[in-house]
Amino acid sequence: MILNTELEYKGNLFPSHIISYEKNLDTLNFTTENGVILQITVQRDSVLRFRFTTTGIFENDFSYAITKYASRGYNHLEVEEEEDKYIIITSKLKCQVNKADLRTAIYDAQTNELICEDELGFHWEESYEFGGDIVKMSKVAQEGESYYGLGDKPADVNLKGKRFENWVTDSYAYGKYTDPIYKTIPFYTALHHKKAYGIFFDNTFRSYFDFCQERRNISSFWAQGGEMNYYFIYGPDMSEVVANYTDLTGKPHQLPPLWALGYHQCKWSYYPEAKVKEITNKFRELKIPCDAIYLDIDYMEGFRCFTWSKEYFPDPKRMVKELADDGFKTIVIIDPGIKIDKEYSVFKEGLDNDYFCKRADGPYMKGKVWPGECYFPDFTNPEVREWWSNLFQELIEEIGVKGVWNDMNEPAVMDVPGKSFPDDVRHDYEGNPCSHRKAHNIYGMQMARATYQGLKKFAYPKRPFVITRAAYSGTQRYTSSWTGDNVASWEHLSIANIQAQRMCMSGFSFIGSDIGGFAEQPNGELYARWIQLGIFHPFCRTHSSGDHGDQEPWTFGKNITDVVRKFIELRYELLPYLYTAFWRYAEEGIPILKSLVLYDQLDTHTHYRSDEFICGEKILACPILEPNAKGRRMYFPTGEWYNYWTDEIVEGGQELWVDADLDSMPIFIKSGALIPKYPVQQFVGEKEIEELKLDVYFKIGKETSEVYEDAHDGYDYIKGRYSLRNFSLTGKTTELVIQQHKSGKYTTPYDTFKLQLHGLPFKIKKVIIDKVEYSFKDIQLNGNNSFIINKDFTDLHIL
Ligand code: MIG
Repeated sequence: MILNTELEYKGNLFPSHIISYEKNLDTLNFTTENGVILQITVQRDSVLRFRFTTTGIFENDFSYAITKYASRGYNHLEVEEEEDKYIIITSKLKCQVNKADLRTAIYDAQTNELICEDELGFHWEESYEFGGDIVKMSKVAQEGESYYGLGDKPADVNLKGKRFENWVTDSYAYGKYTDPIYKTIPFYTALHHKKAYGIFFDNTFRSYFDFCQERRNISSFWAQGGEMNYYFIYGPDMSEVVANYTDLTGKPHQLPPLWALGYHQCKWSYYPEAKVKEITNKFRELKIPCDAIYLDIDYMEGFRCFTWSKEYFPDPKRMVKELADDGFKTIVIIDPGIKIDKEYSVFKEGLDNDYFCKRADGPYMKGKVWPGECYFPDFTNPEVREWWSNLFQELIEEIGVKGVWNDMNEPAVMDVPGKSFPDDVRHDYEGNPCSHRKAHNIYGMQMARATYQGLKKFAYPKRPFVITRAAYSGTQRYTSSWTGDNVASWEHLSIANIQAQRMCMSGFSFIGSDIGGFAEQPNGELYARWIQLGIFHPFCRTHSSGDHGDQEPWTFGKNITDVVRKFIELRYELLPYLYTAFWRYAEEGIPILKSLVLYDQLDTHTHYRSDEFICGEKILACPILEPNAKGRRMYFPTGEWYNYWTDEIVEGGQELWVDADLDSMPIFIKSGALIPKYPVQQFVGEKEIEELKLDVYFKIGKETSEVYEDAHDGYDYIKGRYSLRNFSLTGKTTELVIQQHKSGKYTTPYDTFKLQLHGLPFKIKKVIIDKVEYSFKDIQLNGNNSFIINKDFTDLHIL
């Protein structure tokens, strides 16, 4: 689009020189002689919003992405005028606006280092076909600059040298570099000279990003309509950039119920009821933990949403209850296409109330999906969302379904060019009527939002659980997501790893892949390796299309079943750790998975690493991505790491071989960490937690850890009924000190911790708990490395 040829430049128009400037509190308007206005809003000291109009008038300011809870306010704002430029100064940034051409450059306010600078800057092309502009921006790539983010792109973690398109697309069996696929998250983080900034281009039209592909020293982004409207987010830490982006576009509105972090089993499709029971019984029989079972489209009557097949599921309420009694939460799929059928109440209501999308000249948007010819609710209309949310009453309140799975919401349409709606379809867009060109990328998001509203209402006082395939920035407020129709191949295992990391870096942490691959069938080895990766993903579900054979943990023989069980058990042990990571994400916008670059951006070795990642704050994991492997080489970020299986200590800052036969995988714990563990349960809540295990990894020096708990469901935690334990560990050659600070009003069901000490370099002689001295006979010391201690201690010395 932005091409470096004379010919292509012809259509481009540019702002001319500034003729007026006005400031209104946090908003500055710069108007050029040819009628362009640049509006800069200071959201925060480190977040600036840039909007441009070429007509002298801004459109109604509305965004589906930005949350009303976004933080606003700054410590400092002053504007200086020089002969050739204006300079906007906050406590973090200096933004220069050239008087001659409206180009901007942003500097670190403290160090004056250049962070981000326009090349051509804002320019545009008029769109004769649709009216309005094709809006464009180009920036100078700084020396050594790298780029990360952009949602679900199945490319390497570092995006440098690549160009991408954003147009939410149903992408069955996509491959490495297929673009675009299911999600549009037009946000990236850039890193150069140890400093990171982010750009969020909040434009829902089809958009593009070019990271030094077209020209090696230029990054650019553009969209086929709408406004040049982007947020500049300064770090300098990458995790700050991501946290600030997540603050803008929203954190999950509540924590998931803990069971949603358990293991989920899915297939297209488990039916009839007897088959579902056979699967769930087998989990219990083989003692493989599992919390959720999914019903794909075949549970419905002729694929009509909100109906049940009388033949396959004659008594859903009874079945769902029986499953629940056995610890299984039932999750059902709901697609957007509503079957054209005058006898079908959902269709009738939609028609009577005028809730379906229409074409430009008035006819309904008719398209073929699973039920045959369908109409599609306009989820961009708040009244339609309200109606949709109420359709869930029976499913949730009456029948007892615990979660809803939104699929095909790109929206996908069969057998048509573009696999979706044509451009002319009309949408309400919250009272800003527009065509599908503008609404396409947010359609699935608004469907998931409407579904979420329903679940929230009818699952109350329990927490809702929703999963969506399509998404735009901000969708993380309402729902979890999966990476769509992947393939059972080793390459796809690596793609799943990268996509999960990338989604986390794009503000959307509640993500996982179809474990084992959706299309085709994995062999046992691939399935086992995928489970090993999957247990570290925030969302952990096996799913497959089913037309190539079975894909349950026991499908591949006893050896594989044992490996799969071992790792799912590990996930259940780690539930308090994962829940704490989720809480940090929901609270502070800190991604649950951290690519190594996000973990340590100062170490340039991390900038192109894709395989290794940090889960939560303390666990370094690296999947085995090849067949027949006995281990692999991996990079250890700086610091000291304990091999999870052997307690052997590895010094970071180097690449090393790690043994990992099929029943193992490279897992390392940061030294100084306290890792909380629950006992293995077959499902969340099976057992009352009678003791919290704390694995303590000795370190010379200091380290802090935290453990967040609450009732694991419900909303009491919002009223303060949670338990947050902050631990600080200080290790010396002959002493280990652990201090605990506890906050929150929730009383955990257990009274004691079982401390398991790893790597303690001395023999324990005595223990001092809150100033009282115990010889090791007094405490229940087990060998040299494990003992029980009251959960309320504040100060522990081990000597
Ligand atoms: O056209 O509902 O990505 O997870 O099993 C296929 C059937 C529709 C696509 C989803 C997949 C789901 C399948 N769906």
